[in-house]
Amino acid sequence: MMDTIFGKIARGEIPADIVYEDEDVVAFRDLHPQAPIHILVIPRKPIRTLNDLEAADAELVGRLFLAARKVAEREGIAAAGYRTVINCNAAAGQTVFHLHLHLLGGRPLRWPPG
Ligand code: DGP
Repeated sequence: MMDTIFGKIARGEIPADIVYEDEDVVAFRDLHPQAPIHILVIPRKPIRTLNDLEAADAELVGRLFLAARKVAEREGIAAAGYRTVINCNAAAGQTVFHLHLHLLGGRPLRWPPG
């Protein structure tokens, strides 16, 4: 697959404000935050979109959410509440084609988002 900016961040080739990382997952602050806390959680493995997930990725997806939970706790938004979003393809607004989970919080979040 084509490399993306997030692949470069995961490999440490370009800088990002990394708040969590382990063997499988990296989390860093979004460059254009939509909320006081806006963090992107990505697998190191370059998966283009949610449509490209395979059964073998099931554990990896679980690890993404466990990392999001850990980061939410660290950022102090776990109790108040936060949102996780994965945009899939253009109609949903996906612009970077390396699977990523948005973790948003730090203010009341409108629902539905529109
Ligand atoms: P999406 O629209 O779901 O594909 O979200 C992509 C997000 O990535 C968007 O909120 C802005 C953010 N973003 C784009 N380029 C960079 C970058 O180079 N660094 C960081 N930290 N975030 C980026």
